[in-house]
Amino acid sequence: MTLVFKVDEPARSNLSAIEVPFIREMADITYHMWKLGWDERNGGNISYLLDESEVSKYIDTQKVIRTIDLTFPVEPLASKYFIVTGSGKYFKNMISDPESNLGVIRVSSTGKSIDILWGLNDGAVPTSELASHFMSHIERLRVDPTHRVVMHTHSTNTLAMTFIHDLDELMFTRTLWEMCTECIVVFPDGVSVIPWMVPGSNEIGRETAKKMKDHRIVIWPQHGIFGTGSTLDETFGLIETVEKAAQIYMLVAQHPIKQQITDQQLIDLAKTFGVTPVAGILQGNA
Ligand code: 2HA
Ligand code: ZN
Repeated sequence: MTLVFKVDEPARSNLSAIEVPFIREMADITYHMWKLGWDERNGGNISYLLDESEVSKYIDTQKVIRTIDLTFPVEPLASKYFIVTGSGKYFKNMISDPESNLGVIRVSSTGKSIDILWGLNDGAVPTSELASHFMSHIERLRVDPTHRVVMHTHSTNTLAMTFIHDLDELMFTRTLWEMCTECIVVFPDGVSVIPWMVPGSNEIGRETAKKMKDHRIVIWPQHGIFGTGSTLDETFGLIETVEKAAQIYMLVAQHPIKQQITDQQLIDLAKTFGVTPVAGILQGNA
């Protein structure tokens, strides 16, 4: 296995890539997502903003392996470091071969290109959804300085729900809140939904990022979900909660409903847990 090395830290010089904390975290979470059946084949992608000090403990940041020009400039991310999943790579293989499937990259000082510093072996490139990731990072960092993660996955029930539920985002949010008692506590900001669009494009990146100004979740109908957060665990947990609610919806959708969570109960939950539900959904809540 390729070693990750840092010349001036001999103690770390014989670490294997999978022992580097941010590589391990990415490999573990992607494998887990594949196990859940969310990321078939090369489905899904993640980008995780890293501090330079974290990266330089393990990787020689002076050594650029390759440079790739971007078709969408990202000045606000200039000189920032990310670990990303590779385009066309399978989540199931991240643990067994991290250096082929993951990459550590740095945005150039002009925001017009990226340098590959580690991984993405054999000419691999970052995720095909890099535009959506970078544009979403820019918007989330504007509203949340602790933001670090953008996670895209084909979570099965969320995707299924977009076939049979109205795509109005307030209606979609309301239904999800009603499916599990704790949903409103986990995502009081609700979910947003964009129209169906061709993936991998700068256009879908722009539409996704627009929604990221005031949402952590963006649903792509008949495709999947984008989630954001401060850590991989928190972002995964957010998507997992939406997906669980969608699963309940898919289980109960064709059945007569005999009882359900009321608006007043959702308002009581929000009050008890100190969260503010997005406006325009609950009766009696401004
Ligand atoms: O191929 O999920 O949206 C990875 C994807 C594209
Ligand atoms: Zn996808």
